[in-house]
Amino acid sequence: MPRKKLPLDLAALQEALAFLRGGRRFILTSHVNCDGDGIGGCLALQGILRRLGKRAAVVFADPPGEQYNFLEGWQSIEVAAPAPAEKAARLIVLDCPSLGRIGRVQEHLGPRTRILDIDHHKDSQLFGHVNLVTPRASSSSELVYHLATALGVPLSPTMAEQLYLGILFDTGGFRYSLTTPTTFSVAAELVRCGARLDFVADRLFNNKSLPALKVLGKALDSLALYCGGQVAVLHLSHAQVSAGDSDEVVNFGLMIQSVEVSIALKEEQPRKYRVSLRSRQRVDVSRVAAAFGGGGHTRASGCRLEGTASTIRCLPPILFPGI
Ligand SMILES: [Mn+2]
Repeated sequence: MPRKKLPLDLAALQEALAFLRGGRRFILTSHVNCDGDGIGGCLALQGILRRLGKRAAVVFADPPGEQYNFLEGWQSIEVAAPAPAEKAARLIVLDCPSLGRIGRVQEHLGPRTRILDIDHHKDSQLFGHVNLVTPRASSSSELVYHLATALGVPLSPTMAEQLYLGILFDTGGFRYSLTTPTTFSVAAELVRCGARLDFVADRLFNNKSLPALKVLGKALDSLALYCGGQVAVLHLSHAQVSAGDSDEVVNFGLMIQSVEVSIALKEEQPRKYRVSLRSRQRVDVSRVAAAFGGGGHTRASGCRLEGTASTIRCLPPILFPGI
């Protein structure tokens, strides 16, 4: 791929390469409740570092989702132990806008730990000693691809599939606006390297459990429109959230053509809501999330709110007055 098309600052890329070449042992991590981009990107980068003769462990704050267990390396992902005896010499944080979001993996940090931050969140706090961060990449996995290319490490079918999963996850199957021509070029190269596109798509998108589908049914039952049909709100009580996975229910609000913003209110603990926000085209939902201490992307973000179901449900018209 022509170098000029890289969505990256070349000085940052050189620093990242030096960081990777200069260490012998690495810990790789991502945000709590790690998603497909973080898991795929970390596993692929682990493979790349091992190709370079380095030691690399993937360590998360919590166990990785079962839905990703088809990825090679999934079983070897470690869950952070409390108070590890040895601090990390070099920590690579993928897909994580702030250091606090790595959760308990912070216990691996010591005074001499060097951090490489690889990310595409636009609200990234650039917390690394080296920051390979650009909002112009579809995914952190896409950035890992550019690193592999610059390092001259050929991608095995396994690594290609891990990266393809990350890209497919973050672009919603190449549908979201953060998908660029470069994303397609990278994906094409990953397929050429052996990523099974039909297999990965099937595992990623057709992997619901019966309880999760039932929870979706409850969420759809609750769906209501506000602001002249432009804001959809889905609401799940604590009991309903506890019954099955509800990560994707927010996307269903956008299936109604008039809807610009979809909000899922999920009562994770009694009166404590996890709020997921999605927008179609105009509204920057990351601003709304940030106003409530959350964050994310222009079209997909989240935050947490406390209150009763009735007060929380009053919020949409207040959150989006100008819509
Ligand atoms: Mn991502």
